[in-house]
Amino acid sequence: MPLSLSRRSFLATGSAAGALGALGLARQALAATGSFETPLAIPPLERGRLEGGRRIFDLTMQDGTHEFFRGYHTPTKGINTDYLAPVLRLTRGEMTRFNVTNALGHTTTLHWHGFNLPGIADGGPHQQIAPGETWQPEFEIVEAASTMWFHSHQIHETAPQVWAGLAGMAIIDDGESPPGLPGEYGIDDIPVVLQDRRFQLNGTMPYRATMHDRMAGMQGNYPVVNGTISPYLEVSREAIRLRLLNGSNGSIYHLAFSDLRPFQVVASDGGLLAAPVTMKRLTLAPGERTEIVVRLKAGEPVSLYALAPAAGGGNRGGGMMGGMMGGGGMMSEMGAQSPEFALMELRPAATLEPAPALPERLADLPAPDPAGAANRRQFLLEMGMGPRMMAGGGFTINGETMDMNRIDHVVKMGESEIWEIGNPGPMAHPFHVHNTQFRILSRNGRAPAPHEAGRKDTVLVAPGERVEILVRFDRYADPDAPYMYHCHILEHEDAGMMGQFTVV
Ligand SMILES: [Cu+2]
Repeated sequence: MPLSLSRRSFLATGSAAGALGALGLARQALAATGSFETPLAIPPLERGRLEGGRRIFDLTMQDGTHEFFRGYHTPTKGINTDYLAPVLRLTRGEMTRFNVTNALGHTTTLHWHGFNLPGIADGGPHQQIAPGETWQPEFEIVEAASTMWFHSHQIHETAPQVWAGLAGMAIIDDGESPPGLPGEYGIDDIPVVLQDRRFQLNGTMPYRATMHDRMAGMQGNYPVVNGTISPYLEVSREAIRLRLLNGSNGSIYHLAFSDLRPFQVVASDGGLLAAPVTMKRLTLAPGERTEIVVRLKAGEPVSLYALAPAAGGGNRGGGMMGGMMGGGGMMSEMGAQSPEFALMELRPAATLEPAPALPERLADLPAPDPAGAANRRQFLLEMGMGPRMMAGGGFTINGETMDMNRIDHVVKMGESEIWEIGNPGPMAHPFHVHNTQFRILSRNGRAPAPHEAGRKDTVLVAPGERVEILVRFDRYADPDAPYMYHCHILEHEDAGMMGQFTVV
């Protein structure tokens, strides 16, 4: 049955458990509800085809139905499949073309999130694909080995389109993977698209955003991982690498294993860190990716949870949520920004193939050099309260909502800039910049945590925070086709928390 009473009642009280800030209690409640009945779907790899020196991918955005619950055929959308997409395997240095056909009944776009690419190939709001049309962006893959993704970016419609399933993961290879890093797709290198969806009793998941959803970000009553609900994964090796993508609309996941075992973070949005970082909890906001390596013991299952944020700080979400919880009323309702879920279970076999320890160094990652920055810009993220919010116009950057006819910034190619992002409001906002991998310089004047010190394209800005990033657009410039910067809570983006820049 889709909605067991026990789970529904737990989910209804989940935020109350979180409000207590009691990790132990939350873990018990989650342990009681995680049933892990479905094997994790591993999306097929799509490598495209070589044609005239180009790598070609044929992608069709289409309607479908997906069996999240046995016997219930949920209307969905997907790319070459019924929900989400195959994992696209891309190679640095290859000229790559995507033939993107819109077989949907409405206009859409397909944005290449995290990629440095020509403006006309970006797939943002200006590259709309009408029903029946095929859009053919082409660009050279210039990124380091990394986990990227792609998703609809239709103006004012991104949230419902991604909710329905129009998103997928891309893995870039650069031939420089260090020895000892798990890399066998589907065996010890696992794509993990984390989402949550709100299912009705009939198994449908219509996008019906209430005022609260538009403010807090749309959230679900079930975790969905690669399109499977609370799945398990059978593991045959001592160590596995999880490529975690937060593909949710509005949920910030505070990830931890059920026994709070340590794991090693090996990559951020734009590729490998300089060295592995050992952690027990990790915050992942919509749009962000991280890659972790976790070691397993033969025959001992362990689960990955999304937990309430740590009380009193410890991670960057903690202080923020603590403050909100104390606020009462609307503010504490927005604690729903960080849902609690038993996401998936890892089931190691009775005997495991041995895996080597990770290397001490993963990649050459020079320290960012802010001294050479040619310019400084400010981006103030605000949620207008009161009448403006009620009218749906309260989500602004520097006081303005998104206008496709207004270029907010013009940036010079090849120059480094410092962008300051300020968040005086009550909610955390993941700030995403197109066409670049940036580096975080500071959070409220302090250096970023080691797992955030690598390449990033999305940075979570907590209430009261001022984050500085070092941005640079190295390769592609386009004075006519603007790129976007925006909050990656899709409801906020759709409501106007987005702006445009060109690179000249
Ligand atoms: Cu936001």
